[in-house]
Amino acid sequence: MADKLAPTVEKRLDAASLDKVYSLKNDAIVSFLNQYMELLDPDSVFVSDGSDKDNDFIRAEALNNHEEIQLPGMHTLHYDNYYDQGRDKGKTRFLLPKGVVLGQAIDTMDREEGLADVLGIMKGAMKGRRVYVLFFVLGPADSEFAQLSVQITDSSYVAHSEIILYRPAYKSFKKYPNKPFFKFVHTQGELYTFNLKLGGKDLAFKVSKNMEKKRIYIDLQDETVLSANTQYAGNTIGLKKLAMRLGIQRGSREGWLTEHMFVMDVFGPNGRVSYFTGAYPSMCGKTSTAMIPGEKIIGDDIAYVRNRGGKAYAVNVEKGIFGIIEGVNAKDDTVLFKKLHDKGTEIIFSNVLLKEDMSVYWNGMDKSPPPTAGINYAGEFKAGMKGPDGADVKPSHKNARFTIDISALENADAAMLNNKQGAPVAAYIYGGRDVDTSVPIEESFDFEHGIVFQGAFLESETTAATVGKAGVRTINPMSNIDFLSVPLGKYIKMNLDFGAGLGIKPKVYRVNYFLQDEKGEWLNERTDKVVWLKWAELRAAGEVDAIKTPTGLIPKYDDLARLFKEMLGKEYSKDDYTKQFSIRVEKQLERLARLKVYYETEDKWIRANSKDESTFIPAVVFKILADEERLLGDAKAKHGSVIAPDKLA
Ligand code: SPV
Ligand code: MN
Repeated sequence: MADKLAPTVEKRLDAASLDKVYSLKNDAIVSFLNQYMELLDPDSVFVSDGSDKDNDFIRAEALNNHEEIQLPGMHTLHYDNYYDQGRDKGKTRFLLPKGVVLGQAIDTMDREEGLADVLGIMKGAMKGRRVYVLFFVLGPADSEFAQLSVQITDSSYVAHSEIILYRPAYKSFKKYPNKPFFKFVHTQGELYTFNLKLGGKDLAFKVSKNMEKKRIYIDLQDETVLSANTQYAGNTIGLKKLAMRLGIQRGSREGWLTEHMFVMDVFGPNGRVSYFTGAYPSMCGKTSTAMIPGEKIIGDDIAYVRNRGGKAYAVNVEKGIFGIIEGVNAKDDTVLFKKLHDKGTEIIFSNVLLKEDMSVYWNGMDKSPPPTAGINYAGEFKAGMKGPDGADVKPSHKNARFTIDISALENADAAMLNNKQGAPVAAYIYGGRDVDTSVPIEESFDFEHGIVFQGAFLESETTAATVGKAGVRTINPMSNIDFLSVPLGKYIKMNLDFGAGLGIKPKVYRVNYFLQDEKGEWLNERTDKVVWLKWAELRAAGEVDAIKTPTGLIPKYDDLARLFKEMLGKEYSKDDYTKQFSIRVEKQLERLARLKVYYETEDKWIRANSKDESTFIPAVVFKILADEERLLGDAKAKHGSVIAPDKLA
């Protein structure tokens, strides 16, 4: 490792940046810079120590570079390329050395081949540009959860987003010069400029151009992620979904978990606080659950979970929210809606509509007719227009987002946000999206059943959060399948082993906010989910009974009726209860059949390609599959293919 920057690199740093690098006394950082600066060939290198001054510089750069547009107050707006509106799974690959396998559920490629490809694309990609070097810590600084990270990016929008979303760590790097760190290298590649007129004003914004050269490659061996020719945050912000993958691998060696989970406070009677974590695929209600009015939020997307003294503790890996904006409205999302209009709070909007008066609009923000003109991710927007691929263009993209610091929210749990101990976890929730199979909430029989049946068997419809077709049922274990860097069987086993090591185990729940009747009408209102949550809290505290069904434990009508009245002032009819909580045996059996094929295929593949038993699908997965088939089969023989909850009480 080098203790000096190569002269060809050193000349790109001004005195202040040089001082920031050398003050760290960290040879690994110097080597990392040497390796990538020569390759990327930027004109200048800006090293940030996370100070207000450096952050302000980056904010200004985002505007000067036309990656963001200034809106009134502290709001800005960013657009991604029309074809860069979500995580691009097709362009995302784990790079594996020969002989290493992750299974067929995970996209991989040969490491040498992948590196040659992406490094070829990155060669000279930053010519004529400035690059930003930033230091962050995932999880609270100085805690046992803390993972250090360095981001190199030529996108000032990515750098700006990270300032909002992640904890600064220049000081931590100084304190721990020998600690390993995750490395993220990103170039937005060649840019395309949209020049647009809006209300007599000239506006220009720049987006990544060469979509066919988009790459998101994860080198597990070097704990390095290389991303090119994209700006969309889920593909570029190393600390977000890219660091999740590195976290899962590191945790698999060290005995902790990286989960696609929110962390929140749920209040019980007399001010009792129970901490819940929840894993839902994107667009299945995860952020809105963590933001339920009256509860408190600690994190909305990613959690590290550790065993301390036989108890599970969770922290938010991040400090901000990169949240879906579609449908956020004054009635269902009171706190957030208000905040999104607060000009004194720093917010980056992305892929929403900009109106002539410089205000932003997103689909579903209110009941008034949507605007018919403005600019958006497709350029100049006119109602009824089609995009370059022939698809309907709505005012804002379905995956349009806002970026905000959680501490700006009045419902943030300020005391727990940076708590180094983490929040003691009372319950996990696994949330999926289906219209016809799962009940609104159900508790597992025990922890193991929860990990397998509620977690590993999670099936959900795909959404617009990833590039591709929405509405297809996919199996998404723990809603973490997109981010697994260890074989699926090993990941399930990690979760089971983690639970086995706990003296007090979290309760495990499964929720589904998206049930419909035969006519396609929603069976629940969005605000109903507070009732499911309150019921889960009471169960976790041992205060209410439940009804045992073949697939888990469901609420009793009286408890829900009381909670609906208390929380929402609503009369909850027995008829609604019966419709929502009937066990759809036939649908569940169909789901099990799909799961059986999925897990058998995976197990067969991994056994054929790996000698390592720890990568096989754990036997308990097949045992619970068989148990559930039997339980559901027996119930069907006795009660028919749809069973009203009263028949089981
Ligand atoms: C998700 O899609 O799960 C998100 C947004 O949280 S992204 O950053 O794109 O991953
Ligand atoms: Mn997510």
